[in-house]
Amino acid sequence: MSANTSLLWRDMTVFDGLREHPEPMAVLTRGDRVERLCPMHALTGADIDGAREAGSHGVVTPGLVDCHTHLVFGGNRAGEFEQRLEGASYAEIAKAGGGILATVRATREASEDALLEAARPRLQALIDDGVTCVEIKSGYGLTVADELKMLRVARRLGERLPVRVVTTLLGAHALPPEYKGASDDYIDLVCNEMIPAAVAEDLADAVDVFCESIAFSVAQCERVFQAARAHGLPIKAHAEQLSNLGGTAMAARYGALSADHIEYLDDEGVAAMQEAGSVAVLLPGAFHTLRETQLPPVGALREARVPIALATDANPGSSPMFMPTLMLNLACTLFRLTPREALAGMTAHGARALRRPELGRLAEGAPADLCVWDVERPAELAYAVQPGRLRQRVINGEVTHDA
Ligand code: DI6
Ligand code: FE
Repeated sequence: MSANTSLLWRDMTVFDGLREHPEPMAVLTRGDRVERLCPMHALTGADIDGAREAGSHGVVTPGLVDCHTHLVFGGNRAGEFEQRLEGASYAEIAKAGGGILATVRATREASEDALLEAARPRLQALIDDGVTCVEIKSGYGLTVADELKMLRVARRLGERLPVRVVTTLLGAHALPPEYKGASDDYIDLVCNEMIPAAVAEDLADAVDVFCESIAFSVAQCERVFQAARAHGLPIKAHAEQLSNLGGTAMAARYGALSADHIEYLDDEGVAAMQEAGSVAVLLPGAFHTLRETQLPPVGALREARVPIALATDANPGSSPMFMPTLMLNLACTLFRLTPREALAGMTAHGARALRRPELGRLAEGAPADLCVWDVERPAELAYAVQPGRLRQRVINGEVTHDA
């Protein structure tokens, strides 16, 4: 693509990341930017000079942003899925050394190349469903070397496939077996070795924790955030997923980009998020998979105007789901989001949860990351679970998918 390649779509229905535009729109990209986004009648001859006709009719959205995934891992946990069907709970399996720790064993055994090859088709599935920006967490290595190995794989995926990858160090995901009974020592390792090592190789864009009775306490997570802050890294948290420990409110005090899961969040937690400007990341795939019944406090979040993002949480245990448009549907069906809220959650608000506010929006001057869908209305993307509707996917002004 030359720096001045210009693409023009006519008579499009535009969802810009926050709302649907009421009239038929023209979308024009030049180079890696959106140059014009205007009602059809406002398009001038000068605007389209030299532009290539890229299509007409259908829906345009920003490229989807999947702001919470665990895409890099070894093995799979289908056996645990069967155990849960026989009545074992997620927490029971974790306490017995399965769950996250089963994936840790498989991930430690795998080479960097093997992890890359295993993750590639999963990431391709997200791309084929419209994702142009994805966050990938570590958290299945739990040694300095294995966490860095996961982050390197994440960075390499972003170099090999046409997608923007944002990485997150999740060293405090589970207590590795060699630290049994010494969880504070493990937190020392995360703070004093893992975070500095990730920073030294520029492998982490943020730091995450799992604040839960089966993982780490609020005080331990706070120490991780202090270390992250000392190294200039933004923070986020898996919090209030299985119980209410107050991890979200503490994370908000550290200016968390987001608090994720949050089914058990209370009013105090919502108020803390509002004050901190944190994004609420809802993960309906995990809710569905774990057959959770406690609903996240959507009404209170709306009332407090806390931005709500949606993500796949793609992982081998609690959300083996690699289809972002399915999350749009689940968020509406299970959490009663509107289709507009669901789409904003996977575009503008997802980008904000990654501190990439220039993404997830269609606006003049924004990066030309967009999807063209073979549907008539944006709401259809949430209404029907139907692969194959992505007509074109553009990243950085380049068409990478053209059905
Ligand atoms: N919560 C989750 O949903 C993922 N991690 C976490 O802290 C699940 C990870 C897994 O089960 O492998
Ligand atoms: Fe997660």
